Amino acid sequence: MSKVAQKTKHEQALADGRTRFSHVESWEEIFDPEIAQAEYLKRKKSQIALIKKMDKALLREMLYQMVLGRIFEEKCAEVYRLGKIGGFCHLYIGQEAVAVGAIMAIDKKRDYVIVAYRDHVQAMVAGIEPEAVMAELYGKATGCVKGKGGSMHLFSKEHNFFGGHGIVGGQIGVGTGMAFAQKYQGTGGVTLCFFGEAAVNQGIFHESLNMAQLWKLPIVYICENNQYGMGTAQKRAMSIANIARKADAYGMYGEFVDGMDVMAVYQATSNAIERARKESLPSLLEVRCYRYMGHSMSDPGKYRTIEEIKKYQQRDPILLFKDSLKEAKVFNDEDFAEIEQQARKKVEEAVEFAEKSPLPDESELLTDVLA
Ligand SMILES: Cc1ncc(C[n+]2csc(CCOP(=O)(O)OP(=O)(O)O)c2C)c(N)n1
Ligand SMILES: [Mg+2]
Repeated sequence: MSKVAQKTKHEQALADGRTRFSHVESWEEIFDPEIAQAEYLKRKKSQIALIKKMDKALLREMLYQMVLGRIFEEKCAEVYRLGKIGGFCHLYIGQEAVAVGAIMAIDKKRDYVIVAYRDHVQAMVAGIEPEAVMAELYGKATGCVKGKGGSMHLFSKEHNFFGGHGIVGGQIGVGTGMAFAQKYQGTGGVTLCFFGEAAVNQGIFHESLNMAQLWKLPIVYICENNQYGMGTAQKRAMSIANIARKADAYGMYGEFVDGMDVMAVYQATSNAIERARKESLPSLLEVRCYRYMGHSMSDPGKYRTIEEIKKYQQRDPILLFKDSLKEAKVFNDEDFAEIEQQARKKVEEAVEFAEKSPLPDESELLTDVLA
């Protein structure tokens, strides 16, 4: 066999022109939900075939986590308005398919997850109990960070969940270091590093991607492109629309993913994890999604219209997934009702736990605190 003709998997992927929408350059095309829906319908048949082959318990857990995340966040908004949660609170409603699709693809024993401040759902999918997350939001001693981290700084060493970071892009450098440690120590683990599209304009994104490709680190960079950085639309802040393509600048594998489709996120992340684990190569996934709520609870949302939000809600990730599960005859309406009831009960238990939990003791004021 000729040595010259052999291409590694990575080289082949690069040669194939990896991004599904890599030809798209105009902002309108990229963010048009109708174009995304047409693309989704094209792959729906193969997706349903995949669903039929998948473990039913895993599919149930994926839907449960999405529904739990949605109901949990709706409850957060409610209790925040009642003054139960203090400080900043960034909700994830509309983006559930990203956290669930990606984090359900990891090996929880050895893989790491690191995220930004919109972190409640990611923390729960990683395994932190909803009770410990809600108690943390309430600032109670039983919270996953003993009530000292709050909404933006959820963390659990036990669950390999490394925060919860408030500095835009800060976790990209830390996550790259975590992947370096995994490689150095030979754990076979992979890091999933999440960040918003606004973080891509920070220097640390470019420095980290350069290093990760140079040192061949086992990391999956997941850019959750929800199209806004606070009140600034991506098109007002970034010269190139296609973030997945920025991977080209570092010779890295990059892919665009439909973030309203949990199966697409699951598949793309699974492939990227395999690339990281088997070939020790990083990837950049640009996962396009949409947040329905304001940037944080204090955002009046004057930079977009209700019509725009409604347009994206037609492709709601929970509705899309239920639709596919029904079509594949895996679950029916009764199953959906049961899953929703289970999630509602869990959220009520989380709130009750947080309400009844004590505040941290005064003696705790200076412990575990770094300034
Ligand atoms: C270094 C830095 N600059 C500015 C801010 C203020 N800030 C907080 S969130 C945010 C927007 C980030 O948007 P994006 O990365 O797209 O994440 P999203 O909120 O959409 O999830 C900004 C500018 C910050 N926290 N850190
Ligand atoms: Mg954003």
